[in-house]
This record gives sequence, C-alpha cells and structure tokens, in this order.
Amino acid sequence: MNNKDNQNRTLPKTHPRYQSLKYRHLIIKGMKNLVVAQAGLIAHGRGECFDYILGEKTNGPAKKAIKAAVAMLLLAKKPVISVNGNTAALVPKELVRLSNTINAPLEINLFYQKKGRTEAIRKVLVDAGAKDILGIDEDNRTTLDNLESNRRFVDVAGIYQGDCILVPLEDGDRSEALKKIGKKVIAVDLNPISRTAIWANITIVDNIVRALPEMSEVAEELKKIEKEQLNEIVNGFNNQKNIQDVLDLIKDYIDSQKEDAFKSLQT
Ligand code: PTJ
Repeated sequence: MNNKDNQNRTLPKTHPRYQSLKYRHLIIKGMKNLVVAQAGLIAHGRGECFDYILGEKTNGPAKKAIKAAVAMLLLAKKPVISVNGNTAALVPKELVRLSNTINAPLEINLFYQKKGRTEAIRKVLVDAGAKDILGIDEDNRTTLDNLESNRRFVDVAGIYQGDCILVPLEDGDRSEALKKIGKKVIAVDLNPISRTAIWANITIVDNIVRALPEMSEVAEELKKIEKEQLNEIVNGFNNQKNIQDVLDLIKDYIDSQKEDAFKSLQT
C-alpha cells in the first residue's frame, strides 16, 4: 500500500471530523517536509481548541473584521502578507490568490529558522502559483531593531517598507513591535486574547482556512468602491469591541453546549 492509499484509508471522507483531520494531516505532512516547525503542531492544536469553542464557523465579528481588514489593505500604499510555516502548509493557494487580488507581496518570515525551511516554503508557494516571493534573498535582508526574535529579519522591499502587514497565526511580540514603528497590523488568530490579537489594529478571530478565502471574496467587492467608503469602513471598526463580542460568542457557545452536545445521544 502506498502512502496515499494509506492516508485515504485512515481518513475516510465520511468521518464526522473529516475537515479537521484533513488540515491536521496537512500540518503533519508540512512538518515532515520542513515547511512547518515542530512547534507548529502545538500551535495548530491550540488553534483547533479555540475553533471548537467558536463553533468552527466564521462568526459575525470575524466577518466585520474581515471587511475592515480588506478595506485597510486596499487603502495601504505598501501592504505585505507575512507567511509562516503553518500558513504555507494549510492555505498556499489562498495566500497566492489574496496576494494577487489585493496586490500585496508574500514575504516568508519565520520564528523558527532552520536550514532548508525557507526554501521548502518557497517551493510550496511557487507550486501554488506565486511569482515574486520576498524574504528569501539574504542580500535584501535587514532587521527590525525593536524585535529580538528571528522575525526581526525582514525584507527591505517588504515588511521593512510596508505600511500595513497581514500577520496570520503567530507568536506574541511582533504585532506590538510592528505597531510601535508605525505599521498597521492585521492579525488572523483563533485566540482572541493572544498578545497578537490584542495588539493588532484589526484582529480576525477565525481559522485561517476560512478567513483567507473570505478575504479574497470580500476584496473583489471592495475593489469596486471609492476610497472614501473604504475609509468609512475602517474608521467604523473598533477592534477592542469586536474582540469582546467574540468572547461573548464563546460564552454563548459553551452555554449552548450544555444541552446541544448531548443531542446526538437522543437520535
Ligand atoms: O513557521 P514559524 O517558524 O514562523 O512558526 C509559526 C508558529 C505558528 C509555530 C509560531 O508563530 C508559534 O509558535 O505561534 P504560537 O505562539 O503557537 O501562536 C499561534 C497562534 O495561532 C495561537 O494563538 C493559535 O491559537 C493560533 N492558530 C493556530 N492555528 C490557527 C490559528 N489561528 C488561525 N487559524 C489557524 N488555523
């Protein structure tokens, strides 16, 4: 039995948790190919847990945040999409689609640097159709002085000069650092109270696998409207209030589960 057959057998499409298992397997495959850091498995598990208590769907506050985020990206002079291992493993084609739709380059920016990882991620993105990828050429590299982690290494033509940076699912201190040097930060993070989520200008509390395609859809629509209207959308968005609304949804969801979780036992 080859590997694919083996995976098909262990992952039947009829499995009630098929979608979740499919993404889990992509992360495991990514780790084997160096795309995903070992810690990326743990990060994914933490994300799964939050997704569970958000009902595994794009909620109302996430939709509001997506609209504001896309408006902000379309208004930006130099928007950049930061790419890490988990994102590249889960949604490579959607990264390329959003990059093309909003005209923002993809920049590989890693927390866990290891020989061969950047190249592995570059290959995944190229296979998904990406043309120009930043964060690869060491000659174009500079550092952000107010950040100590490996994420401080940035591309001069990308995050360094960028005015609005999309940072999907990542560790704590970068959104704070980017904001302190005057950049706008858009985070996609299933943990509504992570440091990234709290510090970002706009936080999309949703799974990256749902949020990115939705962002491209919304971008197609918002590209048709005037700058003034885009500004209204951004100015009408309150990140703190939106995160608080997500926390209320989590409370409601957990309350509903006191009954709903047991319904399947009655059929
Ligand atoms: O590829 P690298 O080296 O840049 O490293 C990437 C990881 C993700 C390993 C690194 O940034 C890390 O350790 O991140 P943390 O501190 O574990 O934070 C990841 C955050 O993303 C957590 O708040 C998770 O809840 C959230 N998260 C995980 N999976 C998803 C997610 N958010 C949205 N969609 C997901 N699929």
